[in-house]
Amino acid sequence: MTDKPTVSDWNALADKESKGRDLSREMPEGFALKPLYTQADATDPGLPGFAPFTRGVKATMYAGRPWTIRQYAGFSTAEESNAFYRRNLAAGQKGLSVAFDLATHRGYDSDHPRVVGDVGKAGVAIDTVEDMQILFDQIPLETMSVSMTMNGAVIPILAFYIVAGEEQGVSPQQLSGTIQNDILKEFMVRNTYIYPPAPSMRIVSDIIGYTSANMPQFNSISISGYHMHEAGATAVQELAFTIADGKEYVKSAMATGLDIDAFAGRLSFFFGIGMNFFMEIAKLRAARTLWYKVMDDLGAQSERSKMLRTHCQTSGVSLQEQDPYNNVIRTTVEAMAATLGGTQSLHTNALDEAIALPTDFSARIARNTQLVLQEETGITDVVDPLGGSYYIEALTAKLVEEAEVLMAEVDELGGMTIAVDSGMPKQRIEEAAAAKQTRVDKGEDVIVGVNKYRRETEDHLDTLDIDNHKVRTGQIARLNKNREGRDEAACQAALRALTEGAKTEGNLLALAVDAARARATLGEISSAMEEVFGRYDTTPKPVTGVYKTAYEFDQRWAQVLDGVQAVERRLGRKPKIMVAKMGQDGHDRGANVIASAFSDMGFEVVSGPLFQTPDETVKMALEHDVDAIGASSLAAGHKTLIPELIDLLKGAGRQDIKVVAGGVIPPQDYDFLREAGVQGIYGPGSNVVECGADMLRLLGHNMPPAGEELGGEE
Ligand code: MLC
Ligand code: 5AD
Repeated sequence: MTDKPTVSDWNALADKESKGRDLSREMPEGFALKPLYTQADATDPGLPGFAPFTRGVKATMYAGRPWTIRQYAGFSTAEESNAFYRRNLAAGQKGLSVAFDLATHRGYDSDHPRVVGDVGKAGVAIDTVEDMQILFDQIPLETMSVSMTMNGAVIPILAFYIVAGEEQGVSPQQLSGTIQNDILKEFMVRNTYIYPPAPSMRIVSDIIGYTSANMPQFNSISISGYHMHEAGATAVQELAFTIADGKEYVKSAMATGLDIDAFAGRLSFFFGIGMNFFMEIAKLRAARTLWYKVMDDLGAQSERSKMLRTHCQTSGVSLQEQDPYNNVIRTTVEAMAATLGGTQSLHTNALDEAIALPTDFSARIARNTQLVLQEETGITDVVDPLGGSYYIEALTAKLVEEAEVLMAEVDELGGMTIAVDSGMPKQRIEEAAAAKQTRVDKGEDVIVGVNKYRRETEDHLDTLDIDNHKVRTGQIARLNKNREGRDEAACQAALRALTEGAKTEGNLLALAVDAARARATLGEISSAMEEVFGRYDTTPKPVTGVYKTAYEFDQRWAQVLDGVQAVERRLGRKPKIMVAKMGQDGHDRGANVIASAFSDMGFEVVSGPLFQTPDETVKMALEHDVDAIGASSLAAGHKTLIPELIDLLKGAGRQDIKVVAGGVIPPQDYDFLREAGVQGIYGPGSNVVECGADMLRLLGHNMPPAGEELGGEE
């Protein structure tokens, strides 16, 4: 009998097979993967349902109860969204999750002049308690768990929900669900804040205080890594910054005098799940392990306080406009990672993600992805089926270790509030995003149908379009009716009490519930606090240098640099572009990537602040005398805002300023935008260097075509 082979025997054999090639892989997370993991790499993770909960928070996990199929949705009016929810529930969805439009997120009523392009577009418009009642018409709030993704206007929205419940005959004690209420990550990546950080943190604590006293079944916060993931964070960054955010919320609630175990059992989490299958599974296991340690250190006694319960959503940025049916496959793989990682609740993205909001058709496929996993695959039969895999256990431990290093850095800065204020997490995430974009542009990270195996023509896909003028007109009528029907004096008194509370110490949610009962609108409740807190605004500061380094020896890059210099010689100054974000759309990853790449190419880049009106964009463009404006739109405002921008430029006699558009823009809108005067449109999957080359052409430079296409043709 021969001896059992050892790892060094394997090394020798592998070396021979690979002819000495190094098969280890560097990860964006900052460590390398070996091609083989063995027992020597893995530690015993313990048992599910027991500390540190690496294998899951419940002993029986899906064998006892499957994860909640909770599809995030909302569009247009409360009536239409309600009908959509009811169709989805009838077809197998289990929990609700409301997407609000950006006007609502940012605390504006639908009749506010700043939100003309946003009403009803990226989510449902909610201005009043009546809207909230319509949203949940015939949906029993005493049994249905409802998640509401709201962070900016979190006080009026939760107040409306509580009052809508009351008027349905359901007490706050009976309401189950989750409010996102995670403001720190808004300042970092998602950008739907209203007030500055300090009063925003008070709001978070007031909600934790109110819900822990009055709403025992309601999760007071959904501490979200998802948006960091979408902004380009690595798994280590997503873990470290999310857990550190959680720690910050706990400390700030404890500072108001709350007992940790009185509220910690209702803190919940939310992670994004991308395409690196095993990394994402390990990420969820690492998250639970890390949270256990943090909460144990903070002195939590109850085991429930130390359990990380989480929702997951498959990744939006991993989905593509090109060959969009591939997205079904991507979402399936990601959904498998989320469930093998032990998520409590899951949203699967629709295949038209990179183009528009889901249609009934694409929403059905997305939901069915989960139904098939739950009911046909056997994934739910066994608890943590990957537990004990050498690779998974080693990767989980490695992620814990690396995230702890980054969390220690945050601690040294003084915690997450200070870290966010310093810009450190945002900067790190943007660096990771730019590095990722570079790998994709260079074809090092393959995306099938985009930078490899690209089709010459794309098939037409029917997508959802929303007539936001119609939605807005309807909302304005309802707002007027609401204002006419209420006891004005009582309403104003309730709003004044809220303003007083903002100045002093009252619980803001309790005060807003009174205002909501008196039929104050979302905009009025927000303004009552804004009087005291002010409105926060900020201008993006994109990173520089990442592209320069990554493309150092790239020929095409060198051609673009030459082109920029040629234009510079001709103009006697650098060519100037403005990257503009108009409307309430705060998705700025793409805008930051463009700003960062263009400035590395040698353009002078002016980054407009978030939330501009077209008028403000034009004023800024004229002040800086730019040659072109790139409008980045990811929340469907493009058909309203970009034509307005071009009209205003014409009105100012500056039709010479070129306008291009980028972001999530359905192909069927391309002609409309071109007719309006847009000279270049760049959807997801656009190569940043080629965007630069195109810009040079627009500025009159004779730019040679790209020498060699990345990847192959069909
Ligand atoms: C679960 N339960 C079990 C069990 N498994 N009981 C016995 N045996 C088992 N095996 C119990 C739980 O303890 C719980 O009761 C109840 O069943 C419900 O299970 P859950 O696991 O808590 O699921 P759920 O209610 O769905 O809650 C999941 C959650 C919650 C805790 C993660 O916070 C949530 O639903 N989050 C969703 C967030 C979301 O949808 N966000 C969308 C963001 S979109 P009990 O009594 O213990 O509670 C976004 C995009 C954007 O942000 O940017 O716009
Ligand atoms: N309906 C459905 N899904 C939405 N998302 C955002 N808004 C909506 C909506 N109104 C999803 C998309 C997006 C992520 C942030 O949430 O998948 O990428």
